[in-house]
Amino acid sequence: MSIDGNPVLEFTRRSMPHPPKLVPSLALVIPTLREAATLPAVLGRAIAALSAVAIPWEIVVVDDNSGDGTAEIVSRIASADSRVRLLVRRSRGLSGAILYGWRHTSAAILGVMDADLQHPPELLPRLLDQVLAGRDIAIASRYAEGGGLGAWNPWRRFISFSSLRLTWPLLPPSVRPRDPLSGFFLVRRPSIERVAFRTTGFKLLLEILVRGRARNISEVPFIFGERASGRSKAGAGVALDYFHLLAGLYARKMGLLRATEIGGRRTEITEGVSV
Ligand SMILES: Nc1nc2c(ncn2[C@@H]2O[C@H](COP(=O)(O)OP(=O)(O)OP(=O)(O)O)[C@@H](O)[C@H]2O)c(=O)[nH]1
Ligand SMILES: [Mg+2]
Repeated sequence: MSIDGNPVLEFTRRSMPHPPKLVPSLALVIPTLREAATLPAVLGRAIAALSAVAIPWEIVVVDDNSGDGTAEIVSRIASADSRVRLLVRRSRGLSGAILYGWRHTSAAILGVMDADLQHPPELLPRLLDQVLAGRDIAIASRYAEGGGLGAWNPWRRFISFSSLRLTWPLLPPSVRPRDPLSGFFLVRRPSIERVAFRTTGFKLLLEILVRGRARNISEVPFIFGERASGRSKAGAGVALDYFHLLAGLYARKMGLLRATEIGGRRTEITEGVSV
């Protein structure tokens, strides 16, 4: 496989006895649910930021059938720039959309960034530098020194910090970043390959940190932006799902579940999706 004429590293291609030396590539997933208003700016800024990086890359927009013109906008941009791709699903769920995009690329470095401009695309080269320097995961971090929560009110800050605090017992200090709930990060494919992750919910990074194989992590600070347009998808359902995820991860830690079970329900073994 190639991106933009350049070969990409395929870790799953084990049948090749002597694979040629290939350069790694990056696939950045941008999940969208009714984000037509900000998408042109997000894609423009992401393309500009990535144009400076030294490895092949692609942007994969995974849209859950928004029906607000998102697909048309991306198709138009993709027809002029082969580094941009659109995938449309008929299901819902942020983590599932990210995993779906990662499953549809053979890139060695996988990433995710929101579509509402709360994640500055200009941070991408710095995140990529961390992975190219040998980190398994590079996290755009609101809680690292120099980062911040922007204009969040005290209540949202309290909820965010309390949610974060609940993750500490799940993570050994060596893989305990300051912001394990960030939605903006890059990960090396081998750190997550063949681990089945939940497809619902918003906190895929936490599950990757707890259940994946990453051993060294770095954080790049950033200030969480204001939603530029459109409406938040993070409602009460997202909070409930977070507690469901935490319950499953704690139960697994305490040996109450088989290692392959997550979320406290055996059926989730088949619902989980791996890369
Ligand atoms: N494909 C897909 N994308 C989703 C889904 N839910 C949310 N998203 C996208 O995931 C990103 C994060 O969602 P947001 O609503 O911005 O969540 P948030 O940033 O925690 O909340 P706000 O601060 O209120 O914006 C955005 O790009 C959404 O469009 C989903 O079910 N499917
Ligand atoms: Mg947002």
